[in-house]
Amino acid sequence: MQDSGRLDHLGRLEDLPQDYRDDLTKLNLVPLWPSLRAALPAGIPTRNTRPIHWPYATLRPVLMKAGDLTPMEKAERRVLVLANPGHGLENMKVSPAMYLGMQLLLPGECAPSHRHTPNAVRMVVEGDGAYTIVDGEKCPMNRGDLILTPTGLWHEHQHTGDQAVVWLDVLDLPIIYYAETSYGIEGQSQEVKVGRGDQIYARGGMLPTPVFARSGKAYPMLRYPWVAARASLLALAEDQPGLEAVQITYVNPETGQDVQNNLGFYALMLRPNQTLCLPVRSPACVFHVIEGNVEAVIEQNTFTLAEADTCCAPGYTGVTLRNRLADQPSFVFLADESPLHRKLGVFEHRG
Ligand code: GTQ
Repeated sequence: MQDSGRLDHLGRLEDLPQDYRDDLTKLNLVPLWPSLRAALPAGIPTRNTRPIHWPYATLRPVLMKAGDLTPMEKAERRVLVLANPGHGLENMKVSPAMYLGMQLLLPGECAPSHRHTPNAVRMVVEGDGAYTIVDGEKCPMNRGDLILTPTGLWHEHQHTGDQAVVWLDVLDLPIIYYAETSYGIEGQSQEVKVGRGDQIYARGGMLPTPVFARSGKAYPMLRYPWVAARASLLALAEDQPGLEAVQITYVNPETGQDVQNNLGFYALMLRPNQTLCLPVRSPACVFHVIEGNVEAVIEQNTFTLAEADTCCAPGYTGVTLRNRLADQPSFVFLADESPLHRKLGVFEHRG
């Protein structure tokens, strides 16, 4: 964190006698003043998160190659991590709190049951016939579906279809790991129980209210089908022709709060030819195109995002999205660190 090269009235580390510096080091002590400006940068945080674009056309072939090279027994989770070089590839972060991975499951394969402290979601990218069993609930995986595997819940992935299935994993692993709270437990394959949250919470505004007992589940809805999210966006756009940001937030239907503790998830529709300027906010953000073709301008970068492409933006940065299609809407899945920033009391919206 040291930044002793600044032109400042603050003393530098080199200004101190070497024997004094050596004494401090032996005592596990560090002078604050040479590092004060680095710890508290003026007006805006230092961000290591770089805007990066992962085109699916380049990612897919190397993911399929992983399918040839590494059998499931050797992988447990066959994932290529979308790592931001600004954080060091080996740290497997796309941003300070977000991890992204593209996971491949081939026909007949299964990824064994486990549970862990980090929260995960899956955004299904391609293929049919796979499902994830989460806490005993069987969740079919179709393109665009969002499936939760919240902290502590058992989950395993199975595939009975005949083509490769690919999905994007979004985890809060970096922040859970940083807090020295990341661990996992391996388990036995789960028994599928009756009950599907995506069925009983299928209509917004109408809550199942059994008279004698509430479900009491912290995560009552685990699967958010794309057909429902897409229909909500189209209905919103049609109902409110003047609305600029046609966006939904994935929420817990019992509480109305974000679906998970640290990361927020959203789906956005861009009308034909629409340009949308997203305001400057503190959290980093990930964009994944579910349908359509979108130009994203992030700092000095202009990314052309085709279907299934993914990119990221650092926090405190405005992002401009433009639908490149003149005759059809484009649909984008977003993940960000807003819930975490709100809990930390540092959420900011500038302008
Ligand atoms: O599918 O359970 O990308 O445990 C990273 C860790 C996926 C998973 C990841 C995991 C999983």
